[in-house]
Amino acid sequence: MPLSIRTGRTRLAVAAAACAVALTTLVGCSDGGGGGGGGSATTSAASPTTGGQTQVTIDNFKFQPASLTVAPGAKITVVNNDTTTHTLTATKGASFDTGDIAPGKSATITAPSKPGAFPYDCTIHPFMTGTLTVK
Ligand SMILES: [Cu+2]
Repeated sequence: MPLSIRTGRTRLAVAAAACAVALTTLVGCSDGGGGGGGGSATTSAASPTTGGQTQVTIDNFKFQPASLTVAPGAKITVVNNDTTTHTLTATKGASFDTGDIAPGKSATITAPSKPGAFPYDCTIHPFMTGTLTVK
């Protein structure tokens, strides 16, 4: 009888030690994974908000749409469907500028990070105007 009790206690102690090691490992893993995952999820969740229409097309000496509302820092693709070179250049309060966009080409600008209404024009054809609204 006394012998079998001792054997039982030894087995229990070994099992407990193994559990402790397993728990420590699990906690360590989920800590690192959870932190990284949370950060990524927050970043990608913000992307759909900046979605919607983030493209301006230039056609027949006009920006279409002439008024575009985007989220702060959104990427905006400017497509020149015309047969003439154009630009989309901020005229007040911001500094976005596509530079010259050759016919059939496109360029990308980044919206200002601050909310507001930012007028722009084509530096080659100043009568071409539009407004980028950030909010
Ligand atoms: Cu132009």
